[in-house]
Amino acid sequence: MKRLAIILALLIAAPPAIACETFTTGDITVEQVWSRASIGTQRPGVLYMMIRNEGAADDALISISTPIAEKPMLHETTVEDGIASMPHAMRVPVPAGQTVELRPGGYHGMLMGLTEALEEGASFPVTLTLEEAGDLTVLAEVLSMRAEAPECDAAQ
Ligand SMILES: [Cu+2]
Repeated sequence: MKRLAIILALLIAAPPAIACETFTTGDITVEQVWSRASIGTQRPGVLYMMIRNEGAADDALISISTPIAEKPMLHETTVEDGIASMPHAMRVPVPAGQTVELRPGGYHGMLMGLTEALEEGASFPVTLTLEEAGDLTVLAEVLSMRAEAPECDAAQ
């Protein structure tokens, strides 16, 4: 009985794994699409993912859109003289044969004007527009407010 309680406690303490679904169009594969829970809608939400280009031609992510934000944008975090800033990124290059990561501290999606609060465990659609591959709609999974990376469900 005591052992069962310990096992249950371990299960509860483990970070919640998400499905980390994979989305593909042409040579482009997108996975580990995630966001963070928000407190209300005052501050922008974030969006991270991995984009893999298995083709022979370079591509680039040029815009994102989602029903949960009025003004989603692409940003790049840069640090100059120890000061971090987030300039708007016109395009996120996805070179042939490479994987590009949108992650905390690098390129990221910034969901300005959230239309609803992002709740942990929820998911929302995001349409990515790629220069060559065109549009691809993916599903972002909302992790905890302090998540730094997704824990993918091993079953996937
Ligand atoms: Cu930003």
